Amino acid sequence: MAAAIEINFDGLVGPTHNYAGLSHGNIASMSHRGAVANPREAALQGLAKMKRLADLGLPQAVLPPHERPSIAALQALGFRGRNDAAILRAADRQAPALLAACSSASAMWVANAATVTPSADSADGRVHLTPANLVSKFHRAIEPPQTARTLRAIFRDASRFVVHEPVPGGQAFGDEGAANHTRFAPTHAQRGLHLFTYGHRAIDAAEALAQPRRFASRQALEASQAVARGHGLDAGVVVFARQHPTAIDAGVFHNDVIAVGNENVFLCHERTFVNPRAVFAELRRRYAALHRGRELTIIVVPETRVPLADAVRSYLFNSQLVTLAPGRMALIAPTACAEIPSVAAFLADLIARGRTPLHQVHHLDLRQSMHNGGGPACLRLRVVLTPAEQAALPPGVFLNATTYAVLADWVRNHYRDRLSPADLADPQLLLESRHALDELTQLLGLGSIYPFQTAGA
Ligand code: SUG
Repeated sequence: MAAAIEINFDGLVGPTHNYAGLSHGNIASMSHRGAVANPREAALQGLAKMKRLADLGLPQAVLPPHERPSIAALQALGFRGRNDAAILRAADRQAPALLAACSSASAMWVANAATVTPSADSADGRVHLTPANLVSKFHRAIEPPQTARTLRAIFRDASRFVVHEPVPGGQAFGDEGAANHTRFAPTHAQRGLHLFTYGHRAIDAAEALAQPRRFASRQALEASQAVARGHGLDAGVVVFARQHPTAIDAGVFHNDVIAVGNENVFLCHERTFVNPRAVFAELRRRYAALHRGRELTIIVVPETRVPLADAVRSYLFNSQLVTLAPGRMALIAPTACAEIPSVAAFLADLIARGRTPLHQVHHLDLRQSMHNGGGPACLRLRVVLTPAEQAALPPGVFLNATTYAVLADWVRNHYRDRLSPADLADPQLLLESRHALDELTQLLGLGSIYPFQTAGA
């Protein structure tokens, strides 16, 4: 029987993509506040990335955007009106910042949608998905209910998939999903070693932790532990490691801004963890124990080669590290990695030396998403599936040359090429978005997944 493979599910950028500066601690989002966005270009750039990976022979699928502006969230915040347009007007008049938060297209960064455990690793032999609670930012905290509905519509066969409830517990129990999780294995099909990174402890603060001074940590150790427990991961295959507060203060709001792993390779900056030596030793030891002495290749990028500020500006570590053939990997990097001298030189050197499985770098223009702090890796959720599990998904979610062309046309038909935060109160934008999403659920074969589709049903 064919082996399990990794499928990248990319988030389709939604029609309300804009720059409202909602993410304190995310330097790109903070510095582009108020800029005019181009949702059409953003969505086409995202689709072009998916197409590029598919053309490299990598299986690719899509996750749909969320309904925005979220009228349900505005109503929950107390805004009232005779109809949806009146609710938008009320929010715009009384609290435009809340309207912006309820309009964000942030669900596109699906590395934050959920944490995923393949069936090879879970106690019950099913694939486990836990939607991230995203409680640290209001505009993201409203995502989990739709994420759960979407995942349940796609991973609908309960004999093969479990879509859990998000981790409960409020602010202290922040969980940001796969952005703080890395799985290692000689091949995707084999049993994995799981690295969960966190910035703070929610309850057990006995060990005094030096906290970041400038920006808050988003991920709690207890939330990561709850996900690992709920997914039935054996304690021997899980490592919890603490993010360096200096990194968080430098703009590393998710660990995938400073580290990326794939199969037997881990590429990270030297300032990733509080106690890097202990973390690397633990990862090597457990990996060898799990895979009969096999070695994990850890590439640590020193501050002297790539300063932390350049790592954050370039999003080097938010590249996707993908396997093209056994032992041959490519880095799918943002174009900024070719433009920032320290990063360009580091990558050229790494490839030229040829001592690691990393053989190629592909630079992609994802500027629209990058200006909100979302690089190539933020835009995708990795899901390892066996052939039988793949066959249980709605076929419309997979991307090939035909579906790419259909989705690109869909974007061209429905998306605006200019959007500023001031446009979010336009009732026409809500109607356009709903119309687009209604058509999209038909294209993807998902049935009705949005509140506007099921209201009154
Ligand atoms: O949560 N940006 C997102 C970026 C998420 C990136 N994801 C990963 N690193 N995996 C965030 O900070 C900005 C939205 C705005 O400002 O309009 C935003 O939400």
